Amino acid sequence: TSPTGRPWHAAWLPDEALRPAGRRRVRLLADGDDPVLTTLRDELVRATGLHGGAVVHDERAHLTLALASDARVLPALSGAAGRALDLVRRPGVDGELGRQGFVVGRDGEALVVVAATPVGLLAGWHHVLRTGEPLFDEQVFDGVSGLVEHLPAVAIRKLDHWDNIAADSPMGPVERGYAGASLWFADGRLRDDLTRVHDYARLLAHVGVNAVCVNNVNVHERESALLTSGLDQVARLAEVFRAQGIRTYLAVDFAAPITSGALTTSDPLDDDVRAWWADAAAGVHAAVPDFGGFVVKADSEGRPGPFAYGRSHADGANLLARALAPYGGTVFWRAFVYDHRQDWRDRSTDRARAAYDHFTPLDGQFDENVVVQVKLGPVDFQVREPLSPLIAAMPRTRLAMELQVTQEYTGQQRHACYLAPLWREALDFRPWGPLDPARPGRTVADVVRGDGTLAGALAAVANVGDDPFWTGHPLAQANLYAYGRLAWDPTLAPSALLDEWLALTFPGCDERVRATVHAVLDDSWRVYESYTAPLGVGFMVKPNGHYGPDVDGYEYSPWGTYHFADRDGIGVDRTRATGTGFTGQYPAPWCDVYESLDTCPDELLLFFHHVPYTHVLHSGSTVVQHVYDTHVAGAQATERMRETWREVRGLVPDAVYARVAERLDEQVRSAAEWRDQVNTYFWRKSGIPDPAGRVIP
Ligand code: BDP
Repeated sequence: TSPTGRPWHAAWLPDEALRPAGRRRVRLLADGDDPVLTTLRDELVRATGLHGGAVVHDERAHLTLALASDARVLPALSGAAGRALDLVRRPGVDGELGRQGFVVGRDGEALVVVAATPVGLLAGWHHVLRTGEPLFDEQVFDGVSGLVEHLPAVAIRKLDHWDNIAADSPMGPVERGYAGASLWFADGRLRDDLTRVHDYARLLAHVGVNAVCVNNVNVHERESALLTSGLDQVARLAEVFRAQGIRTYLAVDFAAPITSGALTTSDPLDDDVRAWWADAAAGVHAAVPDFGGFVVKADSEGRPGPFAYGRSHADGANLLARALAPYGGTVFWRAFVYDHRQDWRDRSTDRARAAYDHFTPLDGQFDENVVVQVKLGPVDFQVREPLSPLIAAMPRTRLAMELQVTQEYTGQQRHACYLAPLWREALDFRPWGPLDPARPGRTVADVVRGDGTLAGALAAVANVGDDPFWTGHPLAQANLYAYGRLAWDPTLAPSALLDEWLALTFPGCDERVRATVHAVLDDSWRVYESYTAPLGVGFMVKPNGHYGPDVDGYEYSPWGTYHFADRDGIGVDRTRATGTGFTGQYPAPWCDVYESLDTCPDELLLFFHHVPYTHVLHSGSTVVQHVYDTHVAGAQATERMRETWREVRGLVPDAVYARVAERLDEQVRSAAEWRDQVNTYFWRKSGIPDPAGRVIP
């Protein structure tokens, strides 16, 4: 059961996970009625109540949590704590990060956590819970100062929830949601009982998420009304998140002055439109004093935007930014702007090019409180894409990278697919190569961290719903966990994150559980890649639902996601020499690496090149043979995953065991379907048989 005793399964942090801290004497040096402090106080009372410890008010504490500003802190804590205060008060960029972070040290035998703000202190408490017994028992502090400082790498760590309000919304209660209905909307409005939202917010606080957007980026009339007549609902929701140090954001409709107001235009340069947004921002601020800001999808897939008025996306974003500025709000303006009704007669309409083409001319024109939110890949959350070149092309703009935790294109939480390795690869990527002297070693993680006024963010589409296991597939919780942790520290290893998640989700579990979950998940992203669309070509999914294979599903539609297979070859020519010129959007060395068949990595070959089926890969195999081999091997790997899972029967809760087992059955079925359709397709197109004779007729 959950901490509130409700009938859903615990994710991470079940009661048992509170034992190491809960069995000790803990002390809080922080007064006041700040909502986050209240949460922290409740946490301490709860943990000690469950496990026989006590909340104390003197120096007999084993664990002291101290707010730097508390008058009792300096006299009460000697040496190390004083130095901790200096650390948390450091000025500069680290100001904001420092406000969210904390310092752990020792005061004699006791553990001390010091932070500049309640939010930092709550993060410190969660660190203690996560690290557990070893933190109390071992000398894990560096010799010099005896202190360990923990600061988030990125100031805003956001989750976007594509939740709809309308009960009959055509995309269901959660667009691209695979875990049941919305956690907070039901029957066309906010739920009365927000207990589960409270539990969810606590899970997010634990992993360090500090921003949530609560409604779908495709904002329809009902959702748009949240900003006007629905503010009481937003306020109730924001109160729950606020108590965990999380700010609430709303996705807004660019045409809201028309659809929710009485205007006939939403032209960003129109005075009435400006006044409308200023009023809207004032209204939401009055209802939600710490309101985070807006998330906007404009001029994309049929959504309204500034193009209708001949204005730029900087005009559009700045309109909203100026309305929010007096209240400290931020606009997340999505760069996912492309023509979804293209015909490819003109190759410059290549969907992969669109974000860069639209946004790079605007670099430097966005206000300080605008963050341009760029999807990881240039097309759309596929299992394998190159990094979006836009991320390297906006040096004077605050940037966020957007990931998809919800598994729209990676098995829809019916397939086990652990995405942390994919995200780590993107965060570690060096857009200017390893050797650029002007930006030595600069990675994507550095870009989104930003600096000073250009501080960036990470964003991701959430994967939760009212399913008893939170994420449909219980193992998909690991993706949510890993996203938050990577946003806090992008250098964490995927495998270590899995260990953290396991230890917190199944405390004290048998070593076989750990080994099994690793065996199922560690390589699961690459396994998924191996039996679906090959070599970076993407899509090949059933239209609309995007689950299961349909090789030509989008091939003759206007969405811009093609593979161009014919009898001679396959792949999208995106070279400068003969193709769409997309490779030219990358800085050196990547523009040349991707342009040349000699250097283009195999896994991205068909994203950048159209090649004959007999083209020989760096691996030594031909394209068509690679397809046959990987699809057979991938489907086999899913069978092994299913076998492996059987080993934990009786070692994890029965309901968890059964749900995962059922999903693995479906994954095995679906992977075989992918294998058969893709391999048959390639065989028929190419006329080249599999020498092993494995391709079905
Ligand atoms: C696509 C999804 C669609 C979203 C869109 C987006 O299929 O439901 O609205 O991304 O990110 O991949 O806006």
